[in-house]
Amino acid sequence: MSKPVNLDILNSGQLRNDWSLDEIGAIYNQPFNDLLFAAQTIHRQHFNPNEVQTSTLLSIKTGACPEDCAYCPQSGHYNTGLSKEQLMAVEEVITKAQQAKKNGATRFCMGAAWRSPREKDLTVVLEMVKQVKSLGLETCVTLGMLTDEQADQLAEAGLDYYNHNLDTSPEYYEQIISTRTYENRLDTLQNVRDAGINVCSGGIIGMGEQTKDRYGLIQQLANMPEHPQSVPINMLVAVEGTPLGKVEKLDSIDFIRMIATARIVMPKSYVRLSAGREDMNKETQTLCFAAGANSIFYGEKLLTTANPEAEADMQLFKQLGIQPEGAEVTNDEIKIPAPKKKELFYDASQV
Ligand code: SAM
Ligand code: DTB
Ligand code: SF4
Repeated sequence: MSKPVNLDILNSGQLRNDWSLDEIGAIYNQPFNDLLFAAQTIHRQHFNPNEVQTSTLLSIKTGACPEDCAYCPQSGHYNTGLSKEQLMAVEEVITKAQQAKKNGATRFCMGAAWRSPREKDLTVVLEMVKQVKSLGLETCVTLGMLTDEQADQLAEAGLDYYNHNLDTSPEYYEQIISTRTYENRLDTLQNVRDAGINVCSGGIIGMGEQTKDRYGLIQQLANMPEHPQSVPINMLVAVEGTPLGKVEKLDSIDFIRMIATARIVMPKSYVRLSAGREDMNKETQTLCFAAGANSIFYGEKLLTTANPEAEADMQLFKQLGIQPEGAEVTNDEIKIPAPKKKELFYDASQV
């Protein structure tokens, strides 16, 4: 029989790496207002509650991927009508990065539809990383599986973050991907961590998984030797032609519960409200921020699918009194955020 859980302790924001599924389930399922209060309280202990980090994505190599991820429009196994594109030239990527910076993004994430990078392709990506970094942007890449040598090369080029998602629970994973294992993914993340690169790892919900698979995903992330510095929570973008193209739409309350649970069990990680915002109204997104999401993909495109227009996001930020973290002034609408001062944040333990 499983041990009884004490919600006050679970909601206390302890940094732990030994979460049980029962504990995560208890956090996720508690009354919504209690969940939101706990998540917001923990959020304020580590972050400015009115700042959100903004990352812009660019697909640097699109489509014809040999992997069979059931959610992905870029898999060569499915016909989604996507036009394939070879690896972009470095200059073209830099132009896009400059635009992203001008629009107020602080991180530039480059994604490639590869199982793993070939040596000659990695050489080009290393150059992209160096040049994007020299613009004063943080860098992130997602290139598939990496060996330890490849992770070291990326670290040497100055890469700040590597994105590699676990996607779902170990149990549900086999329903989603057959061409690479969960273990493969954990190995890549280990190589990234060992190279000293920040880990960006999360998953997708709304793929027809059961609630216990969501707990399983959170458990895998939170019980890593170190919590990922960045945790993207994606809502499935159902793309016609993929096996998940007609899956039932996720209820927004479930998505918000997932964000809040990630915040509570990984108190110091950036939790990113990721793919799927095109299908969310502003109230849902607002509740995600209240639940501790403090990062978004910013810019009108994700990799191949649509994301809200930058202007709409800035408008929402303005309405909510949110500042883009560390953004430079590019027009009158974006103000320089105040310097970080931990003591200014609301600390529930002092009240
Ligand atoms: N090929 C690399 C890999 O899989 O590691 C990098 C790119 S891949 C598109 C990055 C992540 O995007 C996936 O792991 C998945 O979590 C997310 N993703 C892909 N398609 C998605 C979709 N339709 N809806 C939501 N998230 C998606
Ligand atoms: C992540 O967790 N989500 C991003 C990023 N990491 C690379 C990708 C979302 C892709 C959504 C489908 C598309 O645009 O192709
Ligand atoms: Fe390929 Fe990545 Fe898409 Fe999987 S998620 S099919 S590995 S691009």
